[in-house]
Amino acid sequence: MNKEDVTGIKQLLATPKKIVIVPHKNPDGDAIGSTLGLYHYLLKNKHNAQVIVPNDYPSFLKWMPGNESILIHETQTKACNALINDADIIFTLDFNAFHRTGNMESVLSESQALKIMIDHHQAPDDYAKYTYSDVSMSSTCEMVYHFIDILGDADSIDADIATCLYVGIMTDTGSFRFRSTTSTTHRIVANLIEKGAENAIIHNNVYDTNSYERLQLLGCALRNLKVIPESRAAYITLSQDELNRYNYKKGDTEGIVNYALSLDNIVLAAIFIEDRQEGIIKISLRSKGDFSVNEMSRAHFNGGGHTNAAGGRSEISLNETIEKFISILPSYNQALNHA
Ligand SMILES: [Mn+2]
Repeated sequence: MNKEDVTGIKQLLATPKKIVIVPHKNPDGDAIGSTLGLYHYLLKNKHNAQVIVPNDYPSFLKWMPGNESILIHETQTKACNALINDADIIFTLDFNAFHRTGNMESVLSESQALKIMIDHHQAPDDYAKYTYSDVSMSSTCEMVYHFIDILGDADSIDADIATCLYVGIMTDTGSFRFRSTTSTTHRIVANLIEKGAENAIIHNNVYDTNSYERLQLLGCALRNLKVIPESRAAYITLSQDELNRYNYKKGDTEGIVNYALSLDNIVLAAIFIEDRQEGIIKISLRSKGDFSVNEMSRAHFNGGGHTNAAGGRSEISLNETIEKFISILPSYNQALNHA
């Protein structure tokens, strides 16, 4: 954000406004943490704020302060649309294009509210009056911290804000281990702990919530793991039948792809998950070094994201999707062997 943007936003937020805050569909820790963190900050500044998420999210994210106030567009469509149509300002967090909100796309693009984007994904659309976009950031939560700081309000960060922002930095950095984790990230995290974020409890709330069935599903995924050594690639599959067998719940497949990436000498990992209800294969891609799964997903799997983490989808069968993945790998062999 340039100086004029900061001045403009300060003026805008100087008087109470009706504000809606929206993250992407299938919200993750960074999406829920950043929207709730900003929500608490705006409430403190006397705004009328409301977080609206496109659809439901995993229960390991449902303990954060302010969670009970969140509205879900998929099940409370009328009330959500009314709030969006009545809003002065809409903050869009942790995504770069309206279609990333699924069925909220039309109501958001038709809304007359002033939009402010805070996001760390590549190639943002230009729908917002104020765009705070930085792909070098570990997480949108880290950006919300900077946003509050730039507005001169870092002192107003309390335990609720700190707790929410800590969650998204922790989850988007794989607990502070991905390349996007900088010394600044650690300084911010240190500040958040000083403000009252209870790091050990937060980690426990998010990660130590496995059910027996979830671990059985993980076992199944690991048995399905395949390695393609000449491409330094590994992939995991989960069919709908396998998900059903282990009583799959939202969030159960979170992070499984990282097991494939943890293999020695592997720089590209993928997980293919069948979703028979939506008629698609959901794809998560991870990489190490300079190999861009964002570009791979944009070129072949109708998705995108970051250099080292991207999502995608395919509308052919699970087997056909895997065949496609295997068939495109040779064209990346050179890049993969130099990543
Ligand atoms: Mn994020």
